[in-house]
Amino acid sequence: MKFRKVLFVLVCLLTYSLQAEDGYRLWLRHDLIQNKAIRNAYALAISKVNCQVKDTIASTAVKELTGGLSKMLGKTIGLGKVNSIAGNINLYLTTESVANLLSKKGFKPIQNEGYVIFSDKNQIHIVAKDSKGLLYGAYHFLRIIQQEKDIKKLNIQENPHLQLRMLNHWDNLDRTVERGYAGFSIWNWHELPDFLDPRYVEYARANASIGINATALTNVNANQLIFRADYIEKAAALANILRPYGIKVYLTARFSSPKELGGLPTADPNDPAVKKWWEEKVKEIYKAIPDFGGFLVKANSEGQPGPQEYGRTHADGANVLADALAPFGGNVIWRAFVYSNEEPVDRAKQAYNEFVPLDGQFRKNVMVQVKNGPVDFQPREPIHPLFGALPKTPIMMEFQITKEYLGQGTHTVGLSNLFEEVLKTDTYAKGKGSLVAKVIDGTLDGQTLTGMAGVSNIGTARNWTGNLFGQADWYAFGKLAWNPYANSDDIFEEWSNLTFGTSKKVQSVVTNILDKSHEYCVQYMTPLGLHHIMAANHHYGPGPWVSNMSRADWTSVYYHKADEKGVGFDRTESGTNALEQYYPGLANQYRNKDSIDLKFLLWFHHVAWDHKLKTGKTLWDELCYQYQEGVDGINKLADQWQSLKGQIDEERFNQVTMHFNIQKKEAKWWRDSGLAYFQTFSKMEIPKDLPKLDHDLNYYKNINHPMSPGIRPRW
Ligand code: BDP
Repeated sequence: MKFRKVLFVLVCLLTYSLQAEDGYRLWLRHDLIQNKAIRNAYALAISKVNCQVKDTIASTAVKELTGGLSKMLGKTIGLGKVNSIAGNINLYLTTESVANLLSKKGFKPIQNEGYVIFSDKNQIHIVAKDSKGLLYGAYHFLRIIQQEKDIKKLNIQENPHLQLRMLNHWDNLDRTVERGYAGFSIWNWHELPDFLDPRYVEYARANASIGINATALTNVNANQLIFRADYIEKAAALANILRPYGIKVYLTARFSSPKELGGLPTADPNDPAVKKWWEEKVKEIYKAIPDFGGFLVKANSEGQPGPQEYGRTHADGANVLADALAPFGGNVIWRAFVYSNEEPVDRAKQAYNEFVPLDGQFRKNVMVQVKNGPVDFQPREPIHPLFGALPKTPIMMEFQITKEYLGQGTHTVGLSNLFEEVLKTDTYAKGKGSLVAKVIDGTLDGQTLTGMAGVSNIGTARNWTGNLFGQADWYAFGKLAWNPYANSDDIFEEWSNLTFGTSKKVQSVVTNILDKSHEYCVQYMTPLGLHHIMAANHHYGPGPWVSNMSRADWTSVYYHKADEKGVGFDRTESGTNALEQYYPGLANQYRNKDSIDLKFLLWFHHVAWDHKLKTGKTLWDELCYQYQEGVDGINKLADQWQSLKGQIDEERFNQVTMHFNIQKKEAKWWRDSGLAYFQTFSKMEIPKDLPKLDHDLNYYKNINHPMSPGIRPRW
């Protein structure tokens, strides 16, 4: 009888724990360690947390450590006394003598927000220069335990390479999310500041655990309402929740706010009344949010107001805000994603043309935020030519974590390789070795303001990101913002361990999916350097035929330039010469259509359908095979996922399976519609060993998804 009762309780517990595995806990699962030997060894080695620093952020570190360790070790880890006995985890700040000791142990000086973790005489030490460093060290230690790693000889040092590690939420005040595929905005503006969703704390934990220290709460297509007193109060309520986790709040500033909210006749940055308005507004914000980070601004782009309306430059616009923020230590992050009123011959050249002449004209507290590529977050782009081209201006990287152009919420596509490819590209700005990572970490040009922003993929979805693997992109972003030289493989392994446990079999499948999926996605969507050939407006699915929009540089035909001779955008000297915006070392790699890496071929060259490529195939055949490889690749990954059945909880297993089912169909949809369309120009047959197209071009053209999520409101 007794045995049956115990069994019943066990079954209930097991069922409950499987049901509870819905992705909500992200990588912070902190489950009881199942391996008894390992758990006991940890339990012997760890008994108390002893923290000498008493402030809110250090208290968070202690709370996280005691909470997380108690759950994982199955015993209460309480607070210890200073310098007490074996089993302590000691958290403290460096002093001169500590620094000397650390240097004898071979550690480099600890930087702001950095930390050292070492084990010594049955104790563990987490040492930092500030309490944020202690917090990050605490999360690092929890990750070690969660991954069941050895703690006997800990010898870890981490200093962040970038100061600002920031999420950009494209969240509107009505809770819709522009290019958001994970439900509505987590910010419930209507009920703030009184109703404080517990999810805000979980959000803060998740971000702090991967080193993110700033967040812009609102859409870059900004609403001036955010500057109204009641909305400032709402933002302040969020700032209060995020502060103990070391996260600063930024807001997006609509450039015309002085007119729309302030009732002024103009928003001209040189107008004294406008300056005054910004000064007063900034004062009001700092009163409510004393550690406010500053403004993120999209101006003169896609209909957004900006200084050019008054004949002023981006520098004039940024500086008026920067002057208002400077006395409080705030920054302006001014985006380089600009659109002129006139349609350019080559959209890819625009930001460079507008910003290079302004180098040196921005105030010290302005950063220019540059998207990774010159067009717009395509599945693959060469790097933005502005990296390395503004030596006197701090440049912040902007990646898109939400997958507007990479299958949105339904495709499982790991983004870390994309990020890494960009960061490790050599700009040649100061000779060989001038990596993009060195531009943004300030080492190339001696910049002291540094940062990376990621357009958030978070929403009200129970698992935060809708597609479960989207969590890995959020995670990877945090890791690469901390260390832009990090390797994706390490990030994949860590995320897999933390998210699905330490089984090697699970790890090998999950990391393989994260590693391969990006390349496959590029192949089935935009092989060989094709870009911007998605459906109009919502950007969901293929639309290489899109030709009729209010601006030519929003259409697909503008970018692929397919004709009966060939396909691709000639950006060499014989075309728009966008090549000249790159330093010669890089431009030379792109110049020749016979030696260029095939992944950028059609980005830079218009190539004849029957041109023989270095693979030995004609362009047309190569295109067909590339498309097919992408489709086959995704099918392979989906099969590998199936091999995990029974090895991870059913709920998350099924979530991912269902998304793979959509992706398999859609990969084929991308391939078939692309080939059906391009075939009307090439007039060539699809190689016999490849599957035929299921339908004719008209069929694909008639597929439409007017209600697909993430579409932006009219602007
Ligand atoms: C494009 C998006 C659009 C954004 C814009 C931006 O389609 O929704 O507003 O970028 O970055 O990728 O401002």
